Amino acid sequence: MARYTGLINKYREYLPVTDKTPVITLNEGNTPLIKADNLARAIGRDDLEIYLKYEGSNPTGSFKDRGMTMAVTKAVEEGSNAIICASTGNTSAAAAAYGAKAGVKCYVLIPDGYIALGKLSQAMMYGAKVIAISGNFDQALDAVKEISTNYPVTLVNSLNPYRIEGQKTGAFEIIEALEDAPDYHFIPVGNAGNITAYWKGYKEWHNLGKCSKLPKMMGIQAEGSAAIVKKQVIKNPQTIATAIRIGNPASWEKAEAARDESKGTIDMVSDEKIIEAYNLLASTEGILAEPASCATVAGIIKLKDTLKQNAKLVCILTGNGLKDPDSAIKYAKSPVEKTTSELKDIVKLLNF
Ligand code: AN7
Repeated sequence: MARYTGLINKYREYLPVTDKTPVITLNEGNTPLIKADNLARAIGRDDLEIYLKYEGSNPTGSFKDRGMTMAVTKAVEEGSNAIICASTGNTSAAAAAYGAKAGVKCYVLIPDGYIALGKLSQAMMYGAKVIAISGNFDQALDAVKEISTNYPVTLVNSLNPYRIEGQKTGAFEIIEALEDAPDYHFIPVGNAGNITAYWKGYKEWHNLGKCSKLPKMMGIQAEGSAAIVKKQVIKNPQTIATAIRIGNPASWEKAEAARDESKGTIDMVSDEKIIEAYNLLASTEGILAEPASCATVAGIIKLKDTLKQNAKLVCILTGNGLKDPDSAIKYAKSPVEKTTSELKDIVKLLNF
């Protein structure tokens, strides 16, 4: 088998590239689809086949790498030498990394104080110019849209159609791994680019006869930022899942279309339920995903009684839990216990 060299090379016949396109890759994609029988049992539905698509194993630790390899590749192909994005964190990390690889300038706007430590460290280390604004993601996105219209810099938020093209390859990998589409596709919804991309990917391969059915798209928002569920822009979105702290999703209508065409749903979960799911996933499956990703697990728990018997579910774990060590330490059910260095004191705590 040929060496894996990233998703553009793997899926080039389904992507807007030619043999001349200068591919900017960090060998993203090809992420594991992990069967989660312990989780199914823990939620009292061991008839379900739950598969976790662990996007945290991408090079910068989130699904954003799928879109960013395409967006930066096309930006370079089109002669751009600078990229810009607004971000709740993961997009900025991916843009900065692919920008570094491509040798183009990268500018990122982030909401000051609401971005996980790991993501900020990444953007800084990859050498992006990081600007923290005293506003939220939605305001940062408005600013970069305006800036990219008026200055010679390419917007790499998911409004950039190449982002969606790259991200749709996640659906291809799932269809290949399961040899069909699943019955349900659970996915967190923030700016709604990813649900749009997966739905596009599933539909494209369904049209090519590569799967026999289409999944119901099950989007999950955080309650304090659930614009689509509440059918209104949230002026001051709040949630501990800072990645999806977004009050006016850019791909709002496309997410609704994915929901309606697939006869799925977009629902919401509270921060409390996200934290429970975050702990449950890590402690039953050995998978640490960031809080926004765990909204999907909370969504499965919330909707479990509505899911068909023996159904196959795929749940997209969009980001690596290591990105947000502050949340892990703050919300872990297993706290650190301290004692002296005396053997008897240590053994006392071990509780055999
Ligand atoms: C871990 O990085 O919007 O619905 O600026 O980081 O496609 O926006 C991140 C979003 C889910 C939501 N899970 O995806 C950003 C940003 C994680 C994320 C989402 C994000 P979309």
